[in-house]
Formats: sequence, C-alpha cells, structure tokens
Amino acid sequence: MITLRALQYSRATRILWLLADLGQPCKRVDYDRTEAFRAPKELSKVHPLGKSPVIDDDGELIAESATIMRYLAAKFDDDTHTPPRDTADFWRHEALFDYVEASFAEVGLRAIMPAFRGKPVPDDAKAALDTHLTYIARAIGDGPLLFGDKAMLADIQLSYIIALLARLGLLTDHPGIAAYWDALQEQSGYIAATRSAGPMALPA
Ligand SMILES: N[C@@H](CCC(=O)N[C@@H](CS)C(=O)NCC(=O)O)C(=O)O
Repeated sequence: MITLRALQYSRATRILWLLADLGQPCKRVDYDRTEAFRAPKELSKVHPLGKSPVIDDDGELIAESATIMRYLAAKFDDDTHTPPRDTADFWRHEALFDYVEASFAEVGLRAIMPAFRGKPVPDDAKAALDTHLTYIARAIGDGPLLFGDKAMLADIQLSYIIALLARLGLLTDHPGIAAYWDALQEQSGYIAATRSAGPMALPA
C-alpha cells in the first residue's frame, strides 16, 4: 500500500484527492505545521527537502506532487485524469499541469505570503498574479473546469494555490477563477480528501 506523508494544510491534499478518485486507499502519516507554519523537522528525516507530499511505494520514495500524481495514474492504469493521448488537448493539459509548480506557485505565493501575514500585497506581485489568473481563466474557457466538468490532474494541481488565494480574498478581481474554485470544491475527490484530512488552507 502507498504511504503518504501528509503535512497539515498542504499540497498533500492533491494526492488524497487523486487516490480518492482512483478508489485507492493509502496509509496516511500526518504531520502538524509548526508555529511558524513550516514543516516539522521529522519530515526532513523522510526526504532531504523536508517537504510534503512524499509517498513511499514498497520502499520507493517519490516527492513532487506532479510526479506523484503521474506515478499513481500510471500505477493504477488510469486514463481518466488526462485528455486522450492523441489529441492537442493532451499536450495542452501537460503544459498546464507542469505550469502550476514551475511558474504559477511562485507568483501565487508572492501574493499569498504578505496577505497571510496581514500585510498589503506589493503592486508588482499583484500585477503578476493578475496576469497569471487571466491566463488560467482563458484556459478554463467555458469551464466549469479546465477540460469540462471532471477534474484532470492539472485541476487537482491548481486547487492548492487557488484555495489559498480564495481563503485570503485574493480572487475578488477574478470572478471566473472564483467560480472555478467553487466548481473544484464540488468534485467528489476534493470532498473525500478534505473530509478525511481537513481543509487545504488554514481556516480563517
Ligand atoms: N513542488 C513541491 C512543493 C512541496 C512544498 O513546498 N510543500 C509545502 C507544503 S504545501 C511544504 O512542505 N512546506 C513546508 C516547509 O517548507 O517548511 C510539490 O509540488 O510537491
């Protein structure tokens, strides 16, 4: 069975969501956030970067949520979380899936971190966030999700940063993204994951 190292209020919810969709159980090992909202040092004993999520499958340790999700989709022979392979949408999806951690997370966190500390978001961070949220809204198109009404890997991947932005009131200028967040929260995998492990974002 897969063991998931799940930090409280973290990207680990993405993995629980996908596992719920796949109908696969896991052994979840929970870690509380420290007072400084960091990972506890126990996680550094699991993986040198000390971050979550990390999974262990029969001794094989895998980090990075995108890699973990690709691994799980391949392991359980799932083709329902990507568009069909022989379509342009497949590669559009791959780009969006990689975009989340490669580009969007850093931009999102530049706005999230000051807001989290009750400070104003600097103008340059707000401008970059606006550019990215407009890009994502264009990718959603008629929605409600990126490729229709069922969450793909890229939707699950986006959910974490979007959850934090929603929680901090940073989606008010982007009603299309706020509607996307509403649609994500209606997905059965999201509901199952957050019911068992708690919310993605620290509640207000
Ligand atoms: N790119 C990594 C990011 C992992 C990451 O930064 N996880 C956060 C939780 S959402 C973490 O462990 N933070 C604790 C810390 O840095 O102390 C992924 O997608 O898995």
